[in-house]
Amino acid sequence: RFGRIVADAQLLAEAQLLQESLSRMGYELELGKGRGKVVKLVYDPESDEESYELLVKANSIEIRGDAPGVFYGCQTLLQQVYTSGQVRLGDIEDGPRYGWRGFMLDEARHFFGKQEVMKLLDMMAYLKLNKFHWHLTDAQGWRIEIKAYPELALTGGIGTHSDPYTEAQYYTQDEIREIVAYAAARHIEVIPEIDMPGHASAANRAYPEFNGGGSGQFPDFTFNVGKEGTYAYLTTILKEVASLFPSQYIHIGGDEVSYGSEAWKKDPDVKALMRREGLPDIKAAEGYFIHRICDSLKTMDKQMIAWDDVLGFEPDRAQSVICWWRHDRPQTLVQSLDKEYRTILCPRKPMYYDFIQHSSHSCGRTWDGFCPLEDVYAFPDAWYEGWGLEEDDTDTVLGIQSNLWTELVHNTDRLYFMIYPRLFALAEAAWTEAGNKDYGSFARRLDPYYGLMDKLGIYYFDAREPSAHSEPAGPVIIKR
Ligand code: TNX
Repeated sequence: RFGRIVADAQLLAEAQLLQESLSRMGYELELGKGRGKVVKLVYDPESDEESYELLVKANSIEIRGDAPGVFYGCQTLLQQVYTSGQVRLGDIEDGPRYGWRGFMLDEARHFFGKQEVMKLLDMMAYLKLNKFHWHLTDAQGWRIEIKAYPELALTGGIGTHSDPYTEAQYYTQDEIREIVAYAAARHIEVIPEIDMPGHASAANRAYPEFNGGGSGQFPDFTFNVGKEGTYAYLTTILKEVASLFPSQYIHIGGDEVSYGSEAWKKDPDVKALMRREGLPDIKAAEGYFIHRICDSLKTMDKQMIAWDDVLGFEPDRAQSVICWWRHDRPQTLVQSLDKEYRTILCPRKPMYYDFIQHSSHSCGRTWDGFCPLEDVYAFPDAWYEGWGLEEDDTDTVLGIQSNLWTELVHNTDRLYFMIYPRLFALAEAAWTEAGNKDYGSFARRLDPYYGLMDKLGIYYFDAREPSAHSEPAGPVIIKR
């Protein structure tokens, strides 16, 4: 029985979160004073980044590390208490395999709101995940208030993938700040994504003067890369975004522009740009845009993250990070690493949670198979050979990430069902050295966490007994 927590001055926030989490599990410990055995949090700036030692003796528990390390030591402690009601005697030395342990949520297709995001951040923190990539804008909705262009949220926020008429849903800047601070206290960095120059239909509904057109299936899909005003507009937007998110990164999308860029061939402003800059085709106009935005971010002291679609434009290596998502194009990954781009591995297979996770499921994507728990767990090691890579080639891999696109995720049951338990497998794959991974052991250790999810009201896929929780129905799509 432990009675109190004492912490070095640098770790008071970690101590308080530990106290709150223990108290939620029914253990009341006092901070600083009090009676009983002590849990000590010791700040050690010399310790490896995000690493900790957990030293458990009969009369004391000590957790040492840098601030994130101590926080993760606390999570390990909480996991032991949660699963066994006890803490094991002995010492643990632990640290992450990857510095980037990410999860992406798309709130443009469907919007879930602050409480759900915080609940997700709680679970991410408990599992030592540290990067929350927040897809905030897309064709179906614009979800972040921009003061200089209020219609982005007010008009662009109207509608979802399933219903184009739902009232505007978006985060105010105050809410964004609150969520970012909540994440930061849990050592999670929030990286906003403002998708451009494609996936821009919602923004174009709000400010049609910057519309670059689209194609039949994807109307008004692009920003107009030919107009000088577009760059001023997007820079103003990105500056507001930059001021809200302390992360050194802003994700600018850059994916699937060809779904709408054919329209540029007939656009007088794009044609004029191409003549002026000597750009041979619309692909080159796209590259011109990416370079300008990357430069513009640089003036804000932010680096650009983008989907692997931008690789061909060779953005400045010191200024860019690549998210590799097209699993069917391993040559793109190889190119990214050959050119020494910092790269995040999030290939559709097995890392996209909009793909189904079991053969009995039907609502979600498939592509010569799907994304089962086992594959998420085995990622990335089992894939290197197929990509034609060896571990030695992967120096600039920052880490791994799973992405949940929400076209077919319209309520919390479906949200949880697609995320859990795959998030647990992601967490272990991102944290644990390849040699220590063992799926059988993982599956056994996962067992008590189904009970935790029950308590938290999380409707998960039950991998132990696939028929135990049936697949929630997908959305009814209302067409315009
Ligand atoms: C491709 S992944 C997209 C998303 C879709 C997703 C569905 C990526 C960079 N773009 O806009 O939601 O496929 O799987």
